[in-house]
Amino acid sequence: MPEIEPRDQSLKSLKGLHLWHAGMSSCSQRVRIALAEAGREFESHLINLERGEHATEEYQSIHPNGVVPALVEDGHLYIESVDIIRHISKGNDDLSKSVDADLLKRADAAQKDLKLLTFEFLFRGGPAKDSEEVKSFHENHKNQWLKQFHADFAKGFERDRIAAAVNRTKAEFDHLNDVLSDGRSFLSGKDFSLADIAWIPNVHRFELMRWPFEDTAHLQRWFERISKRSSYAKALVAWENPRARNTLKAYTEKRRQEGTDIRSFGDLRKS
Ligand SMILES: N[C@@H](CCC(=O)N[C@@H](CS)C(=O)NCC(=O)O)C(=O)O
Repeated sequence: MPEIEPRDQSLKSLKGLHLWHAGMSSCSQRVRIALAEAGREFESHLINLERGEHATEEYQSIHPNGVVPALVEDGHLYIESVDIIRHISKGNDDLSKSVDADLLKRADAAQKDLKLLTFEFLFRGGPAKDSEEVKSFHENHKNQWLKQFHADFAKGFERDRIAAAVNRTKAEFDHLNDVLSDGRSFLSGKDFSLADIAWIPNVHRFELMRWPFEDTAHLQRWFERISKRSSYAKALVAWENPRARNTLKAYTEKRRQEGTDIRSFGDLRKS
């Protein structure tokens, strides 16, 4: 369901492209990469997720689920990153020429596991949240699923839940590796496409957790190739906060040294 009726009717008078997004959110990265590949500039509306800006009434009247990203083009509101990149591709011959619906659907479905594993293996090492901000988030955000997720994170995820997310993620990366094993350069074949755009943020995110991409050599080489594109630098790297990135990497290293990193869960455990 890409286009929705905005609750905030003032969105209808916006001209051009407006993106509500967060610097290091994978769903935002996906959309920014599509925009960069399509050569489209946009007006940026940054939402600070750490500070809970997505719980404001103002933002929830833009995005009914209170998550990023949301895109407005000439008064039309689009949500859901995979739907948004499909929308962006419509005006671009290169991006619309091959659309692999299955790989896009898989990227969409992989989001919840990416989120759980990001919180467990990267964000758990971040600074403790301000208690007033946490309280305000729980009072004001209307997305019950998201609030439950944050409550579960604060309590600590069960090991089985983490292991199941690791196993599903591994199955997806193994699948991408199989797809690429016929020697194709890109996920949908010889041309760069939306499927590549959809999956770039996932591989980037799991690299931060030191996912063993050395076990999926085709996928590893694909990522090496793809991360040389100018859209990767412009739409992903340039929006990263280097300090935050270093904190995430240091936490990954700490978990590795403790033997509690992502490689110690589920099917990634070496017997
Ligand atoms: N299915 C949605 C997922 C959107 C989503 O979960 N966004 C994350 C960032 S990638 C978010 O806003 N998280 C807020 C939070 O965790 O509190 C999409 O693809 O756009």
